[in-house]
Amino acid sequence: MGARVVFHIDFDYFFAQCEELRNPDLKSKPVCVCVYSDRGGDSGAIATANYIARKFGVKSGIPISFAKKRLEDRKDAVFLPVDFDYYLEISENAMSVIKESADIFEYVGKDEAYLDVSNRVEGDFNKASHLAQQIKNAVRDKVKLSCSIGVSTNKLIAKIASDFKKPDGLTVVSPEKIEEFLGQLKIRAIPGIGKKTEDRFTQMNFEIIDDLKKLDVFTLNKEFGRKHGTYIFNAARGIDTEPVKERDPSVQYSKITTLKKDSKDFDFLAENINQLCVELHEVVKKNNRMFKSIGIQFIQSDLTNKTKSRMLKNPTANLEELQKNANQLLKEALEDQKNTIRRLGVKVSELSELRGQSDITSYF
Ligand code: TTP
Ligand code: CA
Repeated sequence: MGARVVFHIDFDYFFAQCEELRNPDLKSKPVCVCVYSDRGGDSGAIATANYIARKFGVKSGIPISFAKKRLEDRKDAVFLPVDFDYYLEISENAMSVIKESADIFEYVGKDEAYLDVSNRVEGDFNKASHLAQQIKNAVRDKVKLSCSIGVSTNKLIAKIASDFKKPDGLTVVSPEKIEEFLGQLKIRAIPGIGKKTEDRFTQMNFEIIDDLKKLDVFTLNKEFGRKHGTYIFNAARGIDTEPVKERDPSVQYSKITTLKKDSKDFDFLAENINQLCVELHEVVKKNNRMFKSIGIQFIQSDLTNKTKSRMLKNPTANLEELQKNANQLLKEALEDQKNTIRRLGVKVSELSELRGQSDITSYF
């Protein structure tokens, strides 16, 4: 097998950039995209922020009230509610441009994809670098969106590389540069290494990826368990054999039921939701999938439709997580519910393949 050439493409500050796109005046201001909770006021969290807002310490996941405090001195700061449908439309446009340049296209999420381009660049990293630049130009020309691309011999290094220089970055790590590139990076740069693992390494006085090479695989396995330990051992050496797999983002699975009686009672509906989750989970499992988006659907007694969905931080195949989120969505959807509900549905989308132990994404 010849050298592989893999791209990881990640759209910059995605939701906030979409907002700038439809309102270019925002570009000079701090922009925060917010997921408001139903408790009203400023309760809720930041989904993402543009780079001006990030300079003030605003980042994904912090409470909206913190972000407002941090941006106190910027009277021009803008706080906008999320508009998933609009972001999806932009994403689909950009993905269709990107897809044209791939031998194999793997959609990961709204703002992320892997491309295998080994054949079309004939394993040549110079050609790969040009192709990546062409993709960036095409996405900018046709969709007005900026993205960052990482180019290397596998998904792991391509992903680390796309994150290396942001926004609007292009980082090419050719085979002979892998060791040098990885070695100097903070251990945290390895996808799947979270705060807990990082803290353990800090205690051992390990800071950069090169430090990890002092540990053999047995020690790592003992410390972190066989799966995670082996993953870290390989990742430190830039080893990842996971292929880029063709993936269609539009597929989703759903289950729907007609209720024994029309109702808007939480307990009654939750019982039904939990059962639907069990059935849906069976389908997901059978198809060897993980999902990243969960939604519920009401068909109300007047036959109108109501849906609510949320995006998880990481893909999962877990039933409890499915039920927990579906219940949460149910609770939120019932807050201002006037009609009773006749049919009830649960769906999962943003599907990805549930993969083997070596896969980096299974840690997300
Ligand atoms: P990211 O790719 O993590 O972040 P980003 O695109 O906003 O910024 P950048 O890549 O330039 O660092 O996430 C992609 C989108 O997913 C993001 O625009 C908003 C959403 N998101 C959330 O809603 N909540 C979160 O906690 C995170 C991390 C992302
Ligand atoms: Ca992104």
